[in-house]
Amino acid sequence: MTTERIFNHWGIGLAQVQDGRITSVNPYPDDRDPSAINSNIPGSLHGAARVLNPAIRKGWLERQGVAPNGERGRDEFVEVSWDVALDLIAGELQRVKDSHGNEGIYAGSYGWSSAGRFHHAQSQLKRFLNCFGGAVTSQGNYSYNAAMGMMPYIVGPYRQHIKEATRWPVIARHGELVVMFGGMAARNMQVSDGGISQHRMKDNLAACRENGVRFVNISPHRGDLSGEAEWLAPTPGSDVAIMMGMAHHLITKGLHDQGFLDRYTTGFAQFQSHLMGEDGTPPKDADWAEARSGVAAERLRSLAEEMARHRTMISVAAGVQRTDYGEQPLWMAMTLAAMLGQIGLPGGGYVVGYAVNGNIGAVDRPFRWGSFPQGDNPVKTTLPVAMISDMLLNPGASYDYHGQRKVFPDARIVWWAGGNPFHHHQDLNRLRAAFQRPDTVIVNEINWTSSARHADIVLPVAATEERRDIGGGQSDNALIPMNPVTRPPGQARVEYDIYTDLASRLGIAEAFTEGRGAEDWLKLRWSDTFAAAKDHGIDLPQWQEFMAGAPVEVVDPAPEMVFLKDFRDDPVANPLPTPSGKLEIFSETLAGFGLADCRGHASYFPPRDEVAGDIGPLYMVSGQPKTRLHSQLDNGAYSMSHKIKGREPVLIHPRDAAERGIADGDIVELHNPRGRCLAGAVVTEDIRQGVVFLWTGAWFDPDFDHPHHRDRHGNPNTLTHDQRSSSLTQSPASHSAMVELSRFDGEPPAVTVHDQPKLARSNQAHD
Ligand SMILES: Nc1nc2c(c(=O)[nH]1)N[C@H]1C(S)=C(S)[C@@H](COP(=O)(O)OP(=O)(O)OC[C@H]3O[C@@H](n4cnc5c(=O)[nH]c(N)nc54)[C@H](O)[C@@H]3O)O[C@H]1N2
Ligand SMILES: Nc1nc2c(c(=O)[nH]1)N[C@H]1C(S)=C(S)[C@@H](COP(=O)(O)OP(=O)(O)OC[C@H]3O[C@@H](n4cnc5c(=O)[nH]c(N)nc54)[C@H](O)[C@@H]3O)O[C@H]1N2
Ligand SMILES: [Mo]
Repeated sequence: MTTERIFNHWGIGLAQVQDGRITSVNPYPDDRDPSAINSNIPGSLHGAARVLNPAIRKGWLERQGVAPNGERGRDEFVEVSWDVALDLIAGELQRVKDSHGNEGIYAGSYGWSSAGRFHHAQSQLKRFLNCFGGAVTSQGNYSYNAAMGMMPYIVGPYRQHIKEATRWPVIARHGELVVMFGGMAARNMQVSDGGISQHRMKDNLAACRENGVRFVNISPHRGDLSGEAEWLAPTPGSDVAIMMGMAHHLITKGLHDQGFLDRYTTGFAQFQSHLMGEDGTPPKDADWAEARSGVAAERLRSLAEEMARHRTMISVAAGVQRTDYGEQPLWMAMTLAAMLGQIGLPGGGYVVGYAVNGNIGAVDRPFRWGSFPQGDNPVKTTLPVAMISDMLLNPGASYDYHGQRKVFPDARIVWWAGGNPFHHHQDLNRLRAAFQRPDTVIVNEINWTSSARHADIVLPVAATEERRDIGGGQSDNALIPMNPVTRPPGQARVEYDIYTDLASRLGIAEAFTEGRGAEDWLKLRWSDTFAAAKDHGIDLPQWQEFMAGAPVEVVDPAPEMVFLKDFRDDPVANPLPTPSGKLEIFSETLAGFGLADCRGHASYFPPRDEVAGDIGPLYMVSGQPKTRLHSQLDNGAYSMSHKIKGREPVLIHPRDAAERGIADGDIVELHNPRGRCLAGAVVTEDIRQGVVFLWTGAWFDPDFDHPHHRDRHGNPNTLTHDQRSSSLTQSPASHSAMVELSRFDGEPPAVTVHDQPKLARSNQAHD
């Protein structure tokens, strides 16, 4: 038995390794608040769902590369050798390139993949395809796409905002009140993209409370903020109404900061006329807000006064913008914060996206770590990431995007590496229909996820613990040597080697490898990182020493960061990168687009399912799971320990449960016109009445014997709609869905997706 350090998106762990297998993962002693997600690893890495051999869908093999025969997601697979699989892929890539051009290849391939600077699945795939003439890629993400699209019009680039978020120790020292829309879930701060070396947020929040900072959690789920806090529980999608109700009260009481509005913003007058109902719409007072949100008008008025009288930080969770019209709460939060006049002061103003990872407002990296160069993509067509089904179902059709008309490409090949669309995308039944359209779907996977099952060609790949890499989170201040602790099972391989072999078949090996093996690339990336560190006055160890040593912590560049401080200090010398150089409470640009779903100032639009009237009556939110990262490690022990009879838990209020004869621990069926799934009921007062909460990420497990192909496992995206936040940013809106729920009696069908699919061995003697 040996103890080996491992590193993942959720942190460092100490793996116990025996006979080449990880038997357990213990907390890393230097991490103040280590994540239990690591304890999933033994069961998942060595679990029954590993993809062990290259596999080809039977119906596709019989037709080879033309329109699919059989049904993707339902067919059985034939296991083949690497030579057979790679010959088939090379032939298919060449055929599509010759007949459709590289625009016929979609490699948007959204997803989190794994930690590690070199073996990053999307970078590997993109470099390979760029050497082959390129492919259509995706734009944006599922996390905070509405913010990335919206903020440049009204404040400035959103990714920059994340780096510039006011630091929590600053709030602890200067803040008095933190008002959080969507809370700041401790469960979400376990994770950071590319890895987190130290979990600091528990200490940061404790320091705030010790200093008397007060928290208000405005969220349908009490658990979105741990520790002492006031909980106001609105219906989902009503945040703009709540903020407007408070803004109206500030004006009525003369508590808004006109001096700040005059100096730092543009267009307040137009907004004010809308707010007060002087433009022919109703006045947006606190009573109007109560009718839309269910939060008592009296409390909205008193809270607005407290916010005006205390140093107040307004925080908007990313989940709040992953909704119908999700751009609007962002605009309204900025507007409300501008009215309070505290933007740019320590502990005041607003921040969007605290808790999107465990490092925001906690730490940052001083420079970019070295990464695997992707090269240039000759194909310029991109797809807004959440339009995958729209594109596959409507090639050649047009759509709106940032005030322009764009056209969907005709994707004949879809290639996914490092993401799980059959967990992450909305309306999975529609996605299933969309995935029947291309000629060929290729998925590189560790496990037989539902996405792998919807492919034609599945390539088995190595996981983080099975390869050598340099660890460095996107916003973390440590570099972590990542040595393999076990070997890939079956025929699984690292992706770099797969693409190298494929590149040889296509005559692009030299371009792809530049004559280097994986180890050569790692050394090269370390020398880039080493040199960049030197430029910042930081001495890193040499390569061998680094890989043999402990994590290396480097300096945090901005521990005293206050969001928009420079702009506040001198708005003339430091204008914002908006057309006016100021905060745009009214935007001429956006008004000029003439969109019905995003106007010239922040506006309230009720959620679409609420307006439809015949969907529901329960709101469903589907936040990130505590026990895993999205769908990753769903079959591990920690994730499984929270399931109910093998189903994903759904939180339901006692009165909603009683009305439906549901008891804690019952199996329930969630349904709406879009789909159905089973789940396990958790009856709790921590959820607002009228709302249910189903965790995201249970592997989709459609039951083809059921007339509605009901998901046996509990993936919320069987129920979400596939409409975008708005035609401005075309962002996902997964938190805006309504459902009905009923008790499921009898023996529920077994969940099958954690096992192998139906596999046959090739009898075609290819191998
Ligand atoms: N209803 C609902 N849906 C949501 C959300 C929500 O709030 N509600 N949240 C959305 C958000 S914010 C996000 S970011 C997405 C997340 O969606 P994804 O990022 O797609 O989710 P993951 O489960 O992280 O999927 C990563 C997949 O990559 C595989 N993988 C890991 N490492 C490697 C590797 O090295 N190579 C290869 N080839 N594969 C690898 C894993 O096995 C896993 O299947 O989900 C979105 N979907
Ligand atoms: N353990 C773990 N941590 C993670 C992840 C994971 O999968 N597992 N995923 C990571 C990723 S990719 C991301 S993007 C971040 C996501 O970070 P967030 O976006 O902050 O997380 P969510 O869980 O989607 O949403 C937060 C909360 O918003 C509330 N909410 C939903 N709709 C509304 C609404 O209309 N109004 C209000 N006021 N509240 C609402 C829900 O109750 C939900 O719990 O988390 C990251 N952290
Ligand atoms: Mo995300």
